[in-house]
Amino acid sequence: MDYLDQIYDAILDGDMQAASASVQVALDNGIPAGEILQEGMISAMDEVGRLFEEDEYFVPEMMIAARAMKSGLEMLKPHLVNSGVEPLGKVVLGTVEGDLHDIGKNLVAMMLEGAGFEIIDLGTDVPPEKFVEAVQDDVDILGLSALLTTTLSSMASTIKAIDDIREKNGLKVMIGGAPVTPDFAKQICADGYATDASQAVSVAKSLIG
Ligand code: B1M
Repeated sequence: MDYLDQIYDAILDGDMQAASASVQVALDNGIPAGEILQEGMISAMDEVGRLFEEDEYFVPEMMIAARAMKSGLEMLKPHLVNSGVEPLGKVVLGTVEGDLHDIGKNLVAMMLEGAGFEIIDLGTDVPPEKFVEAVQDDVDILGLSALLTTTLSSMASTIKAIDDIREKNGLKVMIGGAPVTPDFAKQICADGYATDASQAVSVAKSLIG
């Protein structure tokens, strides 16, 4: 079995120890971090989602798979994040109200940090008022993540809640997450939309000019 298959299986089995150990083995054997992330880890989470839809996995299996994914990501983090880069700008990031998914948001935070952005991560299930409070001063971009179709409305209400601040401070808004589309981004007046964490970096850079 190759290194990426071992990572994939460890995440699918929700085996935290095996996930972090197999990521380390892959790194030691020269597999690029981006390849480990995309082909070993994100593809495993896609399969978890598929098994959930087919009623083969249930919430507990999704939870332990997510935990294994997170432990693998911890091993990968130093390879995705360069230290000592001058801050390019400040980003407040969070998963919108009602939504507990944070793996994608954490990945976006890691990649932005690696590209030199300072990150203030508000976590998950963040109500609009908390975002409003966090973007009062000196913030360049607000990043919103949502994984549920039912929480897209929280994204829209968060953007509405920061309307005044955007006008006053030139704050930009970037959104992302599986159910988000470019049309939806336009509809709720987001300044930028990214499909994945590496695109989030280029969108964030273009938003701050
Ligand atoms: Co949930 N879940 N979940 N879940 N879960 C999904 C999202 C689902 C698609 C599964 C399915 O049915 N196939 C489905 C949503 C259906 C829908 O709304 N259309 C679903 C459901 C239904 C639920 C519950 C309602 C289940 C229940 O209780 N009956 C429940 C809701 C809880 C809540 O939030 N209120 C629930 C719970 C959970 C767990 C807690 C068990 C767990 C989350 C653990 C955690 O995050 N800490 C979980 C998981 C793990 C998943 C799946 C399997 C994996 C998500 C993931 O981490 N993907 C997911 C199925 C799937 O996605 N295939 C599923 C990997 C991650 C790297 O990708 O998050 O898409 P992603 O992030 C990407 C991009 O989207 C983008 O970049 C990231 C990196 O490339 N991106 C941004 C994300 N945010 C961005 C922000 C940006 C830019 C880009 O700018 C700011």
